[in-house]
Amino acid sequence: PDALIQIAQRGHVRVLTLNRPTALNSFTQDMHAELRAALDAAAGDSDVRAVLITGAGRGFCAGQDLNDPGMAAGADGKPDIAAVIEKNYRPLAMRIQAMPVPVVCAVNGVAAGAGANFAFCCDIVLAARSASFIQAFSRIGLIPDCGGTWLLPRLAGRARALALTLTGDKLSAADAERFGLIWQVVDDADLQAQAFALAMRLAAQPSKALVATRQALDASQSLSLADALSLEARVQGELGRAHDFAEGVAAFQQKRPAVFKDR
Ligand code: T3D
Repeated sequence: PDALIQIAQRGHVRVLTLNRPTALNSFTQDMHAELRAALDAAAGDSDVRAVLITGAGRGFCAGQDLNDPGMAAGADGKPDIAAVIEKNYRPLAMRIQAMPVPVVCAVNGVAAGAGANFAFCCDIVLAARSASFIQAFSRIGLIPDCGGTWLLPRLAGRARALALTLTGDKLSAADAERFGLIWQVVDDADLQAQAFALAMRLAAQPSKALVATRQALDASQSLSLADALSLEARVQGELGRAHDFAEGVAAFQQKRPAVFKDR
């Protein structure tokens, strides 16, 4: 059978393509397992300095596959969605937040339910102009998951987060950009090239500092200014002793491109 996650290495970029196009790349148990394995492998490979995630076909990801027989039933025979979340969606969101390299997402088509929030978990999200985002959960009697309750108000603010999730309305890529949910909308024909070029640029940058930046920004959400300043001092102190800082400063002084290697 075809891989549910296509894996390619281009330069220092690991490209992961969700590959169940006939079901709009919705998540089955098996696709979750392959995606976790692919992210773990990328995290553990020093040749990987950025990850690019995209989808095959006309959709990006339609969230949980609502026909997946792997969807667990509890002892009473009713769906045990808590188990699905603990087994699949929590590890996915946590894995992306803990990736040792930047994660770029190229949203090539519709991103619905957990598929949308999975995209929002990534560090920099580009979307094709024809792509769209749907918080489909309320349509089927659920709340946002895959980190949506945490991400949406932080990215877009409470008013927009609530309106999007309560209505389940489709949001265009342009509106997603306007709301601050994603970084940039690009023309459909340019999406893959632009996303890859961005991933290549990030791959040439000091991975350790980029990842520490993500971690510090996320941590700041629950810190006072004083504590955020302490965190900045501590992390900056660590980075200041690392190879990449010495290299970055030397390259600046010698007016040459830096060659970063910490990860
Ligand atoms: O265990 C748990 O449930 C917990 C986890 C919850 C997390 C969640 O993600 S809950 C939200 C689940 N997702 C949805 O509710 C979205 C369902 N899909 C849609 O509403 C629509 O497909 C879209 C709006 C995303 C796209 O619409 P459209 O008209 O462009 O495409 P389509 O015709 O609806 O879909 C194309 C095919 O993909 C179709 O199959 P077919 O008829 O050609 O054989 C459709 O059934 C299939 N598909 C789309 N989404 C899913 C799906 N199959 C299974 N599960 C899906 N989520």
